[in-house]
Amino acid sequence: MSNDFIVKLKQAVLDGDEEIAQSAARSALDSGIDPLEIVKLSIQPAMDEIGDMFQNGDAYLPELIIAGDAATKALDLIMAKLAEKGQDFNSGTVVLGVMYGDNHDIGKNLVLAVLAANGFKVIDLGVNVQPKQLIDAAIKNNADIIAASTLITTSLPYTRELIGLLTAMGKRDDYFCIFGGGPVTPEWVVKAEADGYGRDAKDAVTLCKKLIEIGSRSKLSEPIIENALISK
Ligand code: B12
Repeated sequence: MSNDFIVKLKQAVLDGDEEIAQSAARSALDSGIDPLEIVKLSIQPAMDEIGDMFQNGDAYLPELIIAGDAATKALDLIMAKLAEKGQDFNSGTVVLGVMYGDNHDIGKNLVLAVLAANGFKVIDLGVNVQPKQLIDAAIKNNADIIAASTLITTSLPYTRELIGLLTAMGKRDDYFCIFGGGPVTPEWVVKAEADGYGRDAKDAVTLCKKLIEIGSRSKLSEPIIENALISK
């Protein structure tokens, strides 16, 4: 029965039907399914499907927009559920933002919600963020980790710029830098000399916890790769 809600939610996101998306998400949550499983089994595949259709010319920008809006409505409920846990923010401090030129914030918001639900204090800089803004916020908030999200290929080089700028400022060892989002790959993370990759929001938490446990960047021998597709 509970699986029906998952199927219904996926279809509602694909159809861009906000009302049905919300009611299906509510029913799925009420039936006790783990909030992140709901995302993994319905919202994420729906977004991938509509994204592929867009790429192949089988869907257009309006369809992408309404699907994104329906997903956001469902995620509002899911994130509220995650927030219910109530935390005292003692896991560490993360500065989070979507790189310059990119306005995709659904995944970033999910990463934020899950990190917060796991006790991280998250400084959210929103979308379209310049590398220097992330660094300034990290300095100001005495952060442990800088987390950059990007969904579009043209914004990917700004992640590398972030590392270059930190190095030029003599601050590279002060913060762990982690990346995630569509065009980011483990290979890119290695090439850009970053410290970690996470495939999804759950991975982001595992990754941040591992880095905080290591404590200092100087003790990290190689980037940590958390890839839900391979490891789960
Ligand atoms: C919804 C959507 C939109 C919405 C965004 C709404 C919003 N508020 O975010 C709208 C309609 C506005 C939009 C606009 C555009 N889009 Co768009 N969009 C998508 C779509 C379908 C889904 C993205 C999404 O929300 N996924 C669901 C979330 C939950 O997943 P996620 O973002 O991947 O995040 C997860 C992980 O990646 C990871 N993660 C994310 N960040 C981080 C960070 C860290 C540190 C870690 C560890 C993990 C992590 O955890 C997240 C949660 O599990 C994708 C297709 C796709 N398959 O991704 C295209 C897609 C990203 N869009 C694309 C394009 C081209 C555009 C436009 C340029 C279209 C246009 N011609 O105008 C514009 C760009 C505008 C801009 N400057 O940003 C392309 C990008 C191609 C590329 N590689 O460059 C895609 C891939 C579609 C495609 N296949 O062609 N888009």
